[in-house]
Amino acid sequence: KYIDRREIGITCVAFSGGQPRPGVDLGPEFVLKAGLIGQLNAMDFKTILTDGKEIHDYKEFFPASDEPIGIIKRPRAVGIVSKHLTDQVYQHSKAGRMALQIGGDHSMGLGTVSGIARATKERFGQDIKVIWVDAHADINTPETTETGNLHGMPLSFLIGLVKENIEGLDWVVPCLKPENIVYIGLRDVDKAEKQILKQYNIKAFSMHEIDRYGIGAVMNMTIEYLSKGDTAQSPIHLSFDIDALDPTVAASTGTPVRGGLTFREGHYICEALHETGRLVGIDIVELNPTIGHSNEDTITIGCSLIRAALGESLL
Ligand code: NNH
Ligand code: MN
Ligand code: MN
Ligand code: MN
Repeated sequence: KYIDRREIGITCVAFSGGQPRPGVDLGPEFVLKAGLIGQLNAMDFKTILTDGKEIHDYKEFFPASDEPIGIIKRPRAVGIVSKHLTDQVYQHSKAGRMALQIGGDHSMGLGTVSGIARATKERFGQDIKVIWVDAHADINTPETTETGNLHGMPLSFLIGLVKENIEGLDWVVPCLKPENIVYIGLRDVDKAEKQILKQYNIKAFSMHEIDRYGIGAVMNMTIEYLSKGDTAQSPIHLSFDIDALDPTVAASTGTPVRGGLTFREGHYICEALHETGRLVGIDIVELNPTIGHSNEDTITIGCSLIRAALGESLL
């Protein structure tokens, strides 16, 4: 009921500034070259490229100099990318389209969640719920970050933990409630992040819980958790960091961590979310085709995760 038509608004974000390794900006180009648009059209979706453009790098908006603020690296570039992305995603979502974003590093979650949250609030009066599939929690604050990389921080901005104004990022309006987040796949969480997860009682299924209960039960618990109270059927956004998958499955990513999701577990998450009928947005991020062996596998898996979340039927 949230998506009116079989239309997908696609924004390809060629950006790597939220982390140090070059090449993640090439993710979208490789995904398009792998034939994603044709695959979606074959599933009877109409695909609409944001501003009619295949790739967005937003470079024309970058300031000439982007000195670190404290240890925060490239705050102005990250801020500008996500500010534009917010409006682009909002336009698609407001028009009743599925919003699909391909990255690019995960700092772009600042923009994707902001845009979707604004649209769902306006259209349905409801708060957005977010499934963050990741090896990492991405909830460091500018005070707790050990690396200064903004791809490890988007959720702290989105839930309103950042009180100080950071140049370039001062436009971010908290739009996500901690109780509306569910993590899946965590296994490399910084000490300060663990404290934040505890303090705000944020729901998380780490690899330990996936091993204990199995992915089927984890998804049942996830959907049950997101289905209580007066926002029982509210819209869901999926932000899928490809590093949630095991490095033996998807090697082409900047911060691989052993002990991750299998190919099927990753796809099952997407399929189970599709079945809810509540998905309004999908991010696939941190695809870095310049890293690792057989990058074709990682890119191909990115495409098939997207199709799974859009309901490609198995039978
Ligand atoms: N927690 C670390 C940091 O804040 C690593 C984040 N890296 C990621 N996140 N790839 O998904 O820098
Ligand atoms: Mn991430
Ligand atoms: Mn990650
Ligand atoms: Mn760490």
